[in-house]
Amino acid sequence: MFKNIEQSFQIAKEAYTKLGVDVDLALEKLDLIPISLHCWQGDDVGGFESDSKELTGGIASTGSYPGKARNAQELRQDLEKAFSLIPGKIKVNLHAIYLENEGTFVDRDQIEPKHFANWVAWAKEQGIGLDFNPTIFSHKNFDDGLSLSHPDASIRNFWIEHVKRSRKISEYFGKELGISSIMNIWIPDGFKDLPADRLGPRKRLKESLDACLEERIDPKYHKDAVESKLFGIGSESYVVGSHEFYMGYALEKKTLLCLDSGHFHPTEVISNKISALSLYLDELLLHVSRPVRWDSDHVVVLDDELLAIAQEIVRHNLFNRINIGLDFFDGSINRIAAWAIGTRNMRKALLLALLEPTKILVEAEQAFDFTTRLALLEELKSFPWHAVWDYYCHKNGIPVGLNWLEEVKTYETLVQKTR
Ligand code: RNT
Ligand code: ZN
Repeated sequence: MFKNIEQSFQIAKEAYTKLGVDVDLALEKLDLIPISLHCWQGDDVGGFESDSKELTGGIASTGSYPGKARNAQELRQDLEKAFSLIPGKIKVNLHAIYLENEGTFVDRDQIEPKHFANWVAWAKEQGIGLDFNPTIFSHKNFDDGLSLSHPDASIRNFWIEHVKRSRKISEYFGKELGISSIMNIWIPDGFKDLPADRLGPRKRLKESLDACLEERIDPKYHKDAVESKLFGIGSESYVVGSHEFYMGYALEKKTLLCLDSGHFHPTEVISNKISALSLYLDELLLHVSRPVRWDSDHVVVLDDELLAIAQEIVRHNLFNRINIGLDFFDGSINRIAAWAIGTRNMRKALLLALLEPTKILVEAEQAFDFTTRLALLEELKSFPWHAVWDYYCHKNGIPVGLNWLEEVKTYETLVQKTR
């Protein structure tokens, strides 16, 4: 079988070489692009703050597939299993509710780096970086559906303190691990029905964010990102942190802007925003997700939009300016399989983009030879990229083809089903 993998790879390589693609270089680049795995796929965004796992804030995880991680140790064990099925460089993206409080409730305005010390020790062992998120949902101070934009200053201040502390935790990750941590601020604030004042909450949000970001932190350790949204459950009519709001904010304050695939109109795609924003912003964060009719956070599949996102990064050489994070949560299938499927797909999309003879395509376009452009793009779909993928997995000691599923099934029987 190994011989077949190598042989198929050589044949594939020849086909790509004829188009001027350097396959070895493509694989070298592919391996180094970090993909940040979101810890919250492992337990349906429950976290370990308390026994109450009620998810509020217009996001929902459905499904009750057995075996979800019940504590940080189990989550780390599951993540390690996922790592063994996914080739290439990874990071892990944590939310504040994934703290370890040793059984004593620690509220969001009290969190400290020490609550994440085990995560950091583990990340060191794994040789990976961590990213972070304040958790501004699933909390009693969010009962009105407003947080940083709340009219009551004491509620705003509670959340401001949470974000400030989150930034210190993120900085701690960067310092300890030597890899800058990206901290993404997402709030669900909005109204179910027609607002009377669209401006007031936005003014308050701007002021709150300014207070949150007051302290300058070295980007070597920590970077701030802000994530917009169009609507959520319970915020159908108005979301305070809209795209325009955060685009303006990121430009003014020089933060990263986070684009989530599910946070725009159903036919609007984030791939088409990357090039434009790259002219104005130094860095972007992506939340690669899959909206099905709404912001449903389905597991990422290898669809046209995923390919387009990867093409934009590769074609414009944005490797150092686009941070790829995943954001989906499906509780109806094995959660490790969800990570494996989604993350492998993200990396497959990057491989496909790296194997593209972009120069030929651009030359055809510039000569207004759109026939060649379309013909080549379509033929490339049936080029033997999968032989390159298999070889890449094999070379990295990662299960080839569907073999990873067997491993998940075994782990499910031995570990997850005993929970
Ligand atoms: C919600 C946002 C946000 C969350 C995570 C859990 O619509 O996409 O990024 O999914 O913070
Ligand atoms: Zn998101």
